[in-house]
Amino acid sequence: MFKALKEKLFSVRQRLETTISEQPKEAPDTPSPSLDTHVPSPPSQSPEPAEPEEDSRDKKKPGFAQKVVSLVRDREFIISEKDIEDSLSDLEIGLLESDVAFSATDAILTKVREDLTGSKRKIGTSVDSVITNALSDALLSVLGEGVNILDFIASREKPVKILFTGVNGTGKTTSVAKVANFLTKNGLTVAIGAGDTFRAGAIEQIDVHGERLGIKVIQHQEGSDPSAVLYDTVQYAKAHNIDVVLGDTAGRFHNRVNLMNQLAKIRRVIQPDLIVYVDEAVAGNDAVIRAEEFAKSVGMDAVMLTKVDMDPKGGAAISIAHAVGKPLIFIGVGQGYDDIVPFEPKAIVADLLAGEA
Ligand SMILES: Nc1nc2c(ncn2[C@@H]2O[C@H](COP(=O)(O)OP(=O)(O)OP(=O)(O)O)[C@@H](O)[C@H]2O)c(=O)[nH]1
Ligand SMILES: [Mg+2]
Repeated sequence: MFKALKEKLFSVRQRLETTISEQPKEAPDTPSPSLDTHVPSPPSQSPEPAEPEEDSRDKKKPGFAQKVVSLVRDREFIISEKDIEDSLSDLEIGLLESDVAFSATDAILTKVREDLTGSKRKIGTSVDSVITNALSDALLSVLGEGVNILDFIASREKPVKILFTGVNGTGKTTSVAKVANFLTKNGLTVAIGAGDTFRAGAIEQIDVHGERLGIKVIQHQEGSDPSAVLYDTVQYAKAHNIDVVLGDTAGRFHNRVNLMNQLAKIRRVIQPDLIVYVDEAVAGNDAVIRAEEFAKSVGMDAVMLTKVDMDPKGGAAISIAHAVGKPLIFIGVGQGYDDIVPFEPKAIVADLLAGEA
């Protein structure tokens, strides 16, 4: 997953490590000629408090060797913006080449710059951990908190109504089936509404998924009003004490007025608890732009990104939540029912930065 982005982050980390590691590390009173841009802070004025295990006699009368260790341990370096300018520029290019949106790239750079510059690196602190932490914090700041769907469902009155929307062919119907499977595996009961009455074959497609998964699919005729189908699905769920209703809808672009009005009607009629915007990771920046358009017109509460298994770049996954200000809830990682992963920002970032730099 995101192989190309990982490689880019890896090479930026290596470059940053080389830059920062070149800074002098030795005796405080023998500044090296390269110190002009890296101002060491003065040695600590007061001696370092003794480690708990240290002998109390040593605390009173520190020997020469101990003093040196203490001074060196307290030495700090200031990393200036100039030191890391080239690496940050590499990072910027790497992110943009990976299809990370401008706004997210900007946010990541600002955070890394803030974190690294002026940071006081104590001797002995691993340079790699300073850099990895800065990148990790920056990526997490654009990915946001994430959301736990099971907690969300548990917090709402039943049936919890989840509506899937988005442009054509991005994986909405497959995602409805995957989420249905995920929820039933987690002990919840599910009914699906075949809300795509527009595209030929759509009702049959979701019906086949329902049959394979043993999940009830409520359906009307092709061409009928999707609000009515979804309304009936909610009624069915109420009558059968079903926990969750998942509503499939027809693919649409935000500028298709009729279809967008239809979606607005669905919203009014069933009042979904959660509107999930579905798009495909392989669309890169296009997915981000489309998500912004949907967010402006019909609105959304969360995003599901599909076809992540086919996307080495990772740009949409990094940027989409930041662009629309809503959490990424699931990623689709294949065509099987189990190819769905709840999106956990910390796990994704750890994976992106895995490996020694
Ligand atoms: N590799 C991969 N393929 C996926 C994933 N999710 C969906 N697909 C495939 O994408 C294609 C389109 O999926 P659908 O679920 O029909 O997409 P849709 O958004 O419902 O399409 P419309 O109803 O026509 O708007 C199918 O071939 C799916 O198998 C995924 O996570 N990974
Ligand atoms: Mg569909």
